[in-house]
Amino acid sequence: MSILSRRKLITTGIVATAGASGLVVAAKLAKRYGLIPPDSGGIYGPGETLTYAAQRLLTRHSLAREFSRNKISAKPFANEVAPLGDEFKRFQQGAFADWRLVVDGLAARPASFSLAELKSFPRRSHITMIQCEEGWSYIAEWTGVPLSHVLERVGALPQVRYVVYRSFQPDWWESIDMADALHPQTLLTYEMNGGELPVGFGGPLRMRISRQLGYKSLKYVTRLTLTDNIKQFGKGLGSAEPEGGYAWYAGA
Ligand SMILES: Nc1nc2c(c(=O)[nH]1)N[C@H]1C(S)=C(S)[C@@H](COP(=O)(O)O)O[C@H]1N2
Ligand SMILES: [Mo]
Repeated sequence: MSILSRRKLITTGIVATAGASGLVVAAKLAKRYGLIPPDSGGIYGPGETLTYAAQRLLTRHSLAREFSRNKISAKPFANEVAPLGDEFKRFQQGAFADWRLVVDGLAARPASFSLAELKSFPRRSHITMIQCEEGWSYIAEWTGVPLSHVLERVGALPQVRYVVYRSFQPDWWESIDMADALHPQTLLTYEMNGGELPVGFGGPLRMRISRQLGYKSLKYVTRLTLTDNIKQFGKGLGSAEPEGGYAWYAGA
């Protein structure tokens, strides 16, 4: 089935499921503005598209709630990660001086940045909640360079539709659309609660996506790839999560 006819099926699927005229409009807009999530053919089918399209149309510019300093969790819980291995330990022993963030794909000036360089770029902080799909959450202050700044530096080309980001842990990779990539709260973080970002929480470098579930906030980020074709990554579902049955768009 061609992508176009499948998209048609998906958008008509929304209409059939929903029935209401407002949603007919939403489906048409979803199609016109390409608001079809990469995992739309997956087990969630039309439901995923509806959630993503509706959220995008309603909340494209909204900010995740920011909390006051006295709401910061006293004992944030670091989700356990798979063992990081000797190569990571060597980075750690060298205080991550050799850690690089590679930025490639559709950029006029592909580049790689050290942590020192990233720290020399404009910084922003926010105190927000991170929520795991398994039910727990905590509030912390996150500090880093806005992803939008990095995209500007490398000269992201106008046809970029997704930013794919990868972790030192090869099983963990994610992507976001441009609404989230350019969002002012989307940060490549290197500090948490005013101190260095601990390894357990994703240090030395963690992507922080404030409006989606915790799994979009990838730890140990090593590479960003700017693309107009998300289907060429992994199984073509936009990230590792949908391969295990979780949504690519994880609006919290
Ligand atoms: N590289 C990597 N990133 C990751 C994970 C992981 O295991 N490895 N876990 C994800 C999940 S499922 C969640 S909920 C959050 C947990 O963040 P926390 O440890 O700060 O609570 O990190 C996400 N990022
Ligand atoms: Mo999670």
